[in-house]
Parts: sequence; C-alpha cells; structure tokens
Amino acid sequence: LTSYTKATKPFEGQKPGTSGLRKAVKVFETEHYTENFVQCILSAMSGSLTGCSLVVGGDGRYFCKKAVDIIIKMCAANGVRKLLVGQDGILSTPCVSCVIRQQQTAGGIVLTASHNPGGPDADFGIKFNIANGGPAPDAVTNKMYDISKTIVEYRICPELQCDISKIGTQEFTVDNRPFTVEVIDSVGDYVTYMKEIFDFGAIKNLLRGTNGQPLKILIDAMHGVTGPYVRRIFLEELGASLNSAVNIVPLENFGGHHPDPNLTYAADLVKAMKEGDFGFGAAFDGDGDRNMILGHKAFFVTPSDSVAVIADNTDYIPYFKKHGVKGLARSMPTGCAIDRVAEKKGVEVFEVPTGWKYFGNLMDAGRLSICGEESFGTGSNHIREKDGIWAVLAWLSILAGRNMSVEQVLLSHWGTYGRNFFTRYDYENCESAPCNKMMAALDAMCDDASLVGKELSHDGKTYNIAKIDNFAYTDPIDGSVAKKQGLRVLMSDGSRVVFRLSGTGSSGATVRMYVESYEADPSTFTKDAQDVLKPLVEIALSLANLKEYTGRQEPTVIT
Ligand code: VG1
Ligand code: CO
Repeated sequence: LTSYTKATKPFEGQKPGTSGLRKAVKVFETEHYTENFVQCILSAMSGSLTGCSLVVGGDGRYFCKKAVDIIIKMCAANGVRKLLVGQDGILSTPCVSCVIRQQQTAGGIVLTASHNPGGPDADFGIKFNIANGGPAPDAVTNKMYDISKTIVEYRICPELQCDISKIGTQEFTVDNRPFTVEVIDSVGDYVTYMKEIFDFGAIKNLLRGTNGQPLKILIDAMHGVTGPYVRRIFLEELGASLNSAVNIVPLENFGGHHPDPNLTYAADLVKAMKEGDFGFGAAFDGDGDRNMILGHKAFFVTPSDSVAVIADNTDYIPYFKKHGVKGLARSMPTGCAIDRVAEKKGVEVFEVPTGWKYFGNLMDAGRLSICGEESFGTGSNHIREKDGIWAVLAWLSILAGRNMSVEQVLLSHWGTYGRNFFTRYDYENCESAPCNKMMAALDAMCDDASLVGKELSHDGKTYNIAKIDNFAYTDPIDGSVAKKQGLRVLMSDGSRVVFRLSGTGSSGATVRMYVESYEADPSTFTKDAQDVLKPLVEIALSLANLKEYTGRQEPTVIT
C-alpha cells in the first residue's frame, strides 16, 4: 500500500479545551476537518511518532467508527508501527489509559465528547493522551493548536481497509514499512486490573448478603461505553442479578439523552432509587470516566464528599494497602472535604485547575494517590484518567468493609470531619459575549481593594469577603503555569464562591458557579445543601450580576 500527501487549509478553532477538541458532528464531517486535527496530533508527537504504538478507541457515539477508520489510515501513512484498537472502536476513557500504561504505548487517541449528547446532530470529540496514560498537558495541546493554524497538508493511506469488528492482529505493508493493527477485547485488560485493585470476593459477599442482608444495586450505564464493562464486572464477575444493570447497550445517540450522571440527566435512576428497593445506585457518563453514587432512597453523595470518603477508607482497598497513600488532590472548584482528610492523615493535598490533565505529573512523581473533581470525577494513580467503574468498586468495597449503608458512611464521615456543603449551578448554552463580559467584570474585582472586608448579607446570613482572585497554578513538578482558571471569592469563614466558563462545550458559553460552606455543628449535617447554601447563592448571583449578564433567571442544572 502507498500513502499520499493531501493538500488542506487550516480550520479556525481547533483548540483542545478542558478535555480534547469537542465540536458538533457536522463540524467533524466537514471535508478535511477530522484529518487536519488528527495530523496535528501526530505532528505534535514529532520525535516519538515514527515506529511508535498507539491505542485508539472511544465511547461508541455516532462518528466513532468513521474517525477510527481515518485514524488507522493516517497513522499508517505517518510511520506509526502499531495500533491497538478496541473492538468496534469501543474503549472507555479509563480503559484507554489502562491499555496505554500496560502496553507501554506512546499514547492514545480517545474518541468521545464525554457527557455531551451524541448522534448526527449532536457532538463528537477527539482527545490525545500521552505515554503516562493521561490527557495531554497544556504544552502538548498548545503545540497541536499551533500546528492547526498553519497546516497545509496531511498524510493518509486511503486504500488501507481494516476490519475492526473481530479481535485479532492484521498486518499491512505501507510504503514498504510494516504496519500492524491489533483489535483488542474492549474490556479484558481493564477487568483483570480491577480484580487486582479490589477484593472481588468481599464485594460478592456484600451483594449476596453473606454477612447480613443482600445489597441490591442498580447501575445505569446510560447507553454509554460502560455497558460492556458493567455486564462483565457486575453481572458476570460479581454475580449481581440481571435487574441490577440498566441501559447497558451502548447506543450511538445514547438513546437521545445527555449521558451525564447527575441528578438532572440521570433522573430515571434517581426515580428508581427513590422507590426504595435498592440500597446502592450508580450511573456513568458516555465515556465512563464520571460516576454518580446514590444510597438507599436516592441519598445523594456529592462528588466532593465521595472522593474524601474514599481517601478516608483506603484500608478496605487492597491496592492502597499495597502501594500506600502518598498524597491527595482535588480541582480548585471541588469542595474541600478531602483537604480535611489529608490533614488528619498527614499527607500532602494539592489544589489544581479543572481538568484531569493537571493530576498526572503529581502521580508520576509519586506524590498523589487519590483525587477528584466536583464534576462527578473520581480516581486514583492506578491509571491517569478519572474512572467511574473504579469509583463504584471503591464504594462497594467500603460498604463491605464497614458493614454500613451509604448514608451511614456519610454521617460517620461528617461526624469526624464536619460537612462541606457544596452546590454547583450551571447555565448552559448562553451567549458568549455577555458571559465574557461578566467574567471580565469579576476579574476586575480582584484589583479592587475596597471589596476586601466588605460585608454581604442575605436572609439573615452575613459573609465577609477575605479575598477575590483569579486562580493560577504552578505545577510543583515541572514548574508550568496555568493562569485565569476561575474567579474565586473567598469569605473570611472559609466559605467560597467560584465562577468559571466551561471548556467542554461545543458552542456558546456555559457558566458554572460553585458555592461551598463548611459547618462543624452536627445539627446541620442532615440539612438540604440547597437550603443551607441559599443565602450564599443569592449573594454570589448578585455580586456577579449573573442574571443580568446571562439573561437567565434559573440555572439549567443544579448539582
Ligand atoms: C468539565 C468539568 C471538569 C472535567 C471536564 C472533563 O469541564 O467541569 O471538571 O474535568 O468536564 O470531564 P468544564 O471545562 O466544562 O467545566 V469529561 O467526563 O468531559 O472527560
Ligand atoms: Co467523561
């Protein structure tokens, strides 16, 4: 087979966001658009490209198979030696990370727009992960973006036909060089790894009720990529009954829903849990890196609490008994519950910008074991992505080890540490220009000394502004700096409000407002977070003039 150089022209805006390049499918279908971006990924690898191996897979959404085909043809033409491709193009994001690490490839290409809807009229995305298995850091994505602005040609081998529906190895000769595609079982390596990390026997006993009542679980894969993983792990390995898992057939359009595990978009799961038959519920997003944990009657565990609880209960997870817990971390807007666990355990805690790529260096340096984001992301240094299935197995291990319900675990946690009440308001798909103005106005407040010490009151509650800043982060390992990562209004009592613009949308602007307040008084612990935080929410909305700028009276999603 022979490869060719095709002439092309740059497209505007091929700038990877928080987690890869995300656009409407229609945009990726534009002639040369996908090819251009794939070439940018490969060209940005420069020295390590020729002769390398890469992993390719995605969440199975519409356009995944087409993208895999383009990537195979272009990798062959660009001197890649071998591709490991998930069967039918299916690999969850955490599984890609797992395979990159186990097979020691130079990286991987992940095809997903995560929790964004899928289908011909919805979204698609492409993300590059580096050799440690994690999302490419800013230095790499900036290089890709720079290349995209001047690209004039790409290389492709159009005649190469590869069937990715059957597991096995296919050999090709391209430009007189050998090129191999190995189609791999989408779940095998990952399942083996989970069995090393967790005590499956203990979880089995919990589900069976060997030491008491059987635990009935309900897992909602939301027609995303986790379906086959859920089937293999929860139904086959752990022996959960067939009615324990729903929506486990991956669909190209996720059944027409947002595959986003939160109280709004996973409403069916919440409703089923409220009926009270199940003691544990969980949902995942399209690409399997996010998770939502619910207890009996839909008792909601905030992701900020979830990661803190896991960090506090590592004794029940064999992986941590073996490797120890070196440090903890959260993204900046995430609630600070995990900081308290780190303090008690005497380990370091890091606050990084939003996006999993900022955890990788700390893990590689042996300073970080468990971390999370408020956006339903939880994970550890077992791989370099957040991992939904891992989080559920961690929770089940804790329930088994402590012989408690989800709610009891939380109450016990708050009893020890106090409760960090947390909520997030999302205003999705707003007009960009006024939102940018709002952020600029907030940014200007950073320099306004008269705001420091200012009292803000609502409904009998008063807060004092201690500091307003725009979060900047210096990576302690390589010294790289990320600026303007979100406006923080820090109150004198430790309460916080954060404003950010989303970096994962495919059009318009999404404003996120994060509100957090700490309570040590046990009589508050069982209160509704929305009630407790209401005054601070109102103060934050008026400080930012959010309703005026966005034109929205209510958020799209409250978490
Ligand atoms: C969102 C979340 C962020 C997460 C990112 C990717 O980003 O807030 O915490 O890391 O999505 O998650 P943003 O920029 O829209 O706030 V996923 O599941 O899309 O890989
Ligand atoms: Co995701």
